[in-house]
Amino acid sequence: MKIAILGGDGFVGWPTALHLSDLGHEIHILDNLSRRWIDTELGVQSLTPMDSIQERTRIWHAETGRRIRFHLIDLARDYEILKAWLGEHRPEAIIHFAEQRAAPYSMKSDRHKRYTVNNNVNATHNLLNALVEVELDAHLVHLGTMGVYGYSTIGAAIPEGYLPVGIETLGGETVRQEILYPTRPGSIYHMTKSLDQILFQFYAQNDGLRITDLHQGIVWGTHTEQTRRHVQLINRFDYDGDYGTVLNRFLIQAAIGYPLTVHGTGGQTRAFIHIQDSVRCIELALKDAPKRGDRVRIFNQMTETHRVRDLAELVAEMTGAHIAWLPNPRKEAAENELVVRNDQFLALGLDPITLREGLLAEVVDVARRYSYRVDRSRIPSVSAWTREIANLVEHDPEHRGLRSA
Ligand code: USQ
Repeated sequence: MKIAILGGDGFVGWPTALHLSDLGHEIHILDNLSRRWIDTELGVQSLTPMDSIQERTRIWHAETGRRIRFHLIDLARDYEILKAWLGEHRPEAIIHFAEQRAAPYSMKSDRHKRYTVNNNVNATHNLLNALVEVELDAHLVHLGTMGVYGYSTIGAAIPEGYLPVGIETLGGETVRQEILYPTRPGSIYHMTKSLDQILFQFYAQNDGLRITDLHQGIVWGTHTEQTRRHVQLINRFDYDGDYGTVLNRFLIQAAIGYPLTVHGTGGQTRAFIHIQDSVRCIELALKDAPKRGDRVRIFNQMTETHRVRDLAELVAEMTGAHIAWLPNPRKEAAENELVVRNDQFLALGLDPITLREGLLAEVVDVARRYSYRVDRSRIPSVSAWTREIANLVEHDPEHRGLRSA
């Protein structure tokens, strides 16, 4: 299959490109390299040394004989170029990762909020619009987030995208419907993914676009089968307070002897998935495309749920690390339960990789190998959700101590 991977230079995009290329698909990466620019803006770098995208694809070709083509296109801005590219190349499937994906980055300032909304919403809308204009019936697979649902449950499992409801008519009968699960984003970033859902609903209904939306949990791990093959195929690995995600951060912190940065009580429960399963899920979703006229297909792309403090305690036990209980820079429930359905991927044959010591230890090993690249001052999360929270965090002695550590 000819597949366009939008955002194929990123943390999940790159291993997906390799995984699908390895399966024999013709892969085209479209990317504006914005993630690399954000590293420059923030003054941080991936823990792992990453080569240019051109160099990465050259190494992949040398290793496997397979070509991955790279096209420098900004989806949010270069609408005409995107449209011309789609019209000329006519991929059969498109995987859309091309969005700013960090919640803390999206909450840093008014500029970052505007950037995240402009970039993410325009990228998605430009893509949908262009597909209609060039009459391309490609299967669009989008990387969404579990965060569109919010995380609190009322003792019921979060279904896969749709909620069955009964509405009482004026005549007193009950009409049954399935509606998009009510969205409750907890950051500007998560809000853009909620807006994406509405765009998808409209274009599927109005233009018959075939769309799959993957509501992914927090990805952990760094290697996949393909990124292990050569040191220059290595994936990016974020540890900083904006882009590093919780479990990977704890593992890196443990590796360099830094306290594990638990926000609040650590009672937040979240959904997780290993990066190897993430790329496998995309492969499975590609094989199960909706038909023209179908509603958007939604999968919950996660394999297990964990409480943040349990993860910290697990990592502390494994490595002897110390836990720092910090004021939470985010506005989120201090404690929540989370039960999520993921029956569809299990039915398609996903055999989940769950948290286990060997894989956790592998991340610690990678982190130790590259620990000389860590700037410890970039580890604390300083993006606060509101001005009041910023004040609290700023004046907290433990947080101050870490920032100057
Ligand atoms: N947290 C800590 N300490 C840290 C970092 C995070 O306690 O050092 C806490 C946060 O306060 C939050 C939880 O861990 O309660 C998760 O934070 P995160 O940064 O790991 O994940 P999040 O901001 O939710 O975003 C990540 C990805 C995003 C993806 C999302 C899936 O960056 O692209 O969509 O996970 S989900 O969380 O299921 O919405």
